[in-house]
Amino acid sequence: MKIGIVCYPTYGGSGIVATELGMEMAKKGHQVHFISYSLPARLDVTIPNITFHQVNIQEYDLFHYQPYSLALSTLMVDIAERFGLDLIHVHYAIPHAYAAYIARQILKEKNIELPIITTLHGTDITLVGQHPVYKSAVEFSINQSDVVTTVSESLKKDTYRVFNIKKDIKVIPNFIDTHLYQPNGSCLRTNFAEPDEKILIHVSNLRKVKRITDVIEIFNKVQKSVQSKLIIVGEGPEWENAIQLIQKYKLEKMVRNVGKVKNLTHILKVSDLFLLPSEQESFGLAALEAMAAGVPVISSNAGGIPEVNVDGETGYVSNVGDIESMAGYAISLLTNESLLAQFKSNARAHANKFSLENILPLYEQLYKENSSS
Ligand code: GMT
Repeated sequence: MKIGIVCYPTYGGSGIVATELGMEMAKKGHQVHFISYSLPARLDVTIPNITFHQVNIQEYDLFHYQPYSLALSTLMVDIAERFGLDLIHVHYAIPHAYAAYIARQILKEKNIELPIITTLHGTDITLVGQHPVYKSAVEFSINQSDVVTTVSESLKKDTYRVFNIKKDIKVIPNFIDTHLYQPNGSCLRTNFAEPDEKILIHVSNLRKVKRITDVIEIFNKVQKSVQSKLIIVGEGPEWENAIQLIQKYKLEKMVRNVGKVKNLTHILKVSDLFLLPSEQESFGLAALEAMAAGVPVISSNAGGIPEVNVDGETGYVSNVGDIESMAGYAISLLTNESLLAQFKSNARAHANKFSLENILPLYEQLYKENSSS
């Protein structure tokens, strides 16, 4: 098949899922055309069958805001015509589903069919999409998509609750290549902690919704009972607030922000506990990646997180903002070696349910059922 994939190029979860999906489809022999405003962070263009097309925006003084959706629709039309796309799969509704709808209408005029699959990822529904300035256009474009998927049952429920959706929504959970997370003997542990210290980790884009200050508050309580270090992976606007707390609690020598890293799997493999106290999370791909590396998760119960992190089995789940409870769970797990070992093994086993091998065929089947040829 000839598949178009539209996504954000950033480190955010939706771009990562879209990129991994497209690369796997390409490895299976499908022709995959990525469309984005810059090269997606994890896209390996050396894989055969992959082509990247950049949306070029023409700067024009009249426009205070350049019309990105228009340029995106135009490029979709161009790629669909030139390469004979069988379908287009857009990740994150805004503005991708809307731009795809316009592209499909333009192509209809030329007697070309372009089925649209829209995958909703989270904040396009729970945060941005329901804002009155976007809501009717987002609702319209979801209803106009030929197929709509969400990454969790929780996000499906939220979508029906927030919008007037007339279509069936299919849940296809996020996935990971579990092979990348297997222990491989290489040990970076000494780069991050002393042998008798535990390593806690948080990975995100450090936006408000991730509650980074909760991460620091939890760690501050944990380090009083457990010799430990905290690694923060990622960059984002909340880091400034986190620094203030780190200074207030004098944790400078115990907390390390490594920024955006290429070899996240290596760091996850040496970690003991993952913290994800998010306000909102449709799925929690970062938690799944940690679990695949055998790292239990202490999380909030927001959105789809409980579908990934099984309370009392792969980690613990507390109410959003309940720092006491999350710190208590972390301490009880980190101070009980046999329980910690059991949870590490449970985390790895549960992550296998979301393996490429299990989830990819669901997307491939969807593509076959909705291909124009
Ligand atoms: O905030 C993020 O984590 C980025 C955001 C995105 O759309 O890129 O992530 C969303 O999609 C991910 C992949 O499906 C999910 O794992 C995240 O839970 C979801 N984030 C939120 O719902 C806040």
